[in-house]
Amino acid sequence: MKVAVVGATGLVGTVMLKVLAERNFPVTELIPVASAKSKGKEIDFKGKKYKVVTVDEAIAMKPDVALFSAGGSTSTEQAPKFAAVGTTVIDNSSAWRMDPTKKLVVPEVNADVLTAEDKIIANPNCSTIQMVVALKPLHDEYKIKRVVVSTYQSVTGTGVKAVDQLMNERKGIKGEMAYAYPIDLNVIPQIDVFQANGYTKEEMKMILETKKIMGDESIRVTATTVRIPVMGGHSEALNIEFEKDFDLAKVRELLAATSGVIVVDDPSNAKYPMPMDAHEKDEVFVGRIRRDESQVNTLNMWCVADNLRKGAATNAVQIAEYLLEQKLIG
Ligand code: 11C
Repeated sequence: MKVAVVGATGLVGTVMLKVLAERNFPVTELIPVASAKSKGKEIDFKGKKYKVVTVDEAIAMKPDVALFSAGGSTSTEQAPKFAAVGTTVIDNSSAWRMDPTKKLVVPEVNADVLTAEDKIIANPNCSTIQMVVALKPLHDEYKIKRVVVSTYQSVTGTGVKAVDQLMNERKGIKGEMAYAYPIDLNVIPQIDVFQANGYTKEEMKMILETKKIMGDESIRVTATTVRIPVMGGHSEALNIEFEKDFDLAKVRELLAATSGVIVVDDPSNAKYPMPMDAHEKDEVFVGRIRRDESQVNTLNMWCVADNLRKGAATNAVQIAEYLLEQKLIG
């Protein structure tokens, strides 16, 4: 496979390269793509050096697959050009996610919607991905009526500038600010911009993307998304109301049997998922599984994942792996 990584020098792009190498994706030729200011820079991939090229140079090389993580406007402009030369684009931005002609895919949930005709495939938002992986087996068994989610999101979701802001604040260095407020020793109940309805764009992504990926517009979702001074991954408190009643032991069994999910739920030994444990892992970790005693058929649980891995790079590579396995590319 000739594989282009667009945005190869960014936070997610760097993890995409790592994940491609780790999972032994059959890359015969790597095409790292970045903005003109990185042109000529060398990227090390599996012990070999590759020169960073521009988007136009990459399109001329007609890659089989292009993993995009270079922001919405680059995706809007460049993804169709790759598609036009026969490349399958897997795009990590929000540009195509809600386009009804594009598939929005989390392999554990809805890989079966993909066909060889899908030339631009959208990778969902990180906080949505980890949530739907944990929700899917429970929805299949008990049918979800409503989800109330509150998130605790890592600064890595914002990018390098936010990581630098946190680290500078810790060292007492005055540097560039990614957020309008200090993030160290603080919590910011705003992720992305506010919409007319009072929700942030991140909250609306969780609401709308969940319905599309799960293929069920009847699932009601409400979200409060919050930035915290953490590096390892995003955490989410989920309150899930089902149509049918459930058995807690069965819920644990269903989650434990789900590909990509690891249950860490042993309160008597203070074992539960934390971002420091999920960091650099590809799975979604679930714990604090308990009945919501204030309402029938309702469950509380906690879920954590590395937002740069399962929330972005790993999910994109898993889509490429599925396409390859099913002979939908190459
Ligand atoms: C955050 N979820 O943590 C965002 C980052 O639509 O892919 C990813 C934004 C997106 O800030």
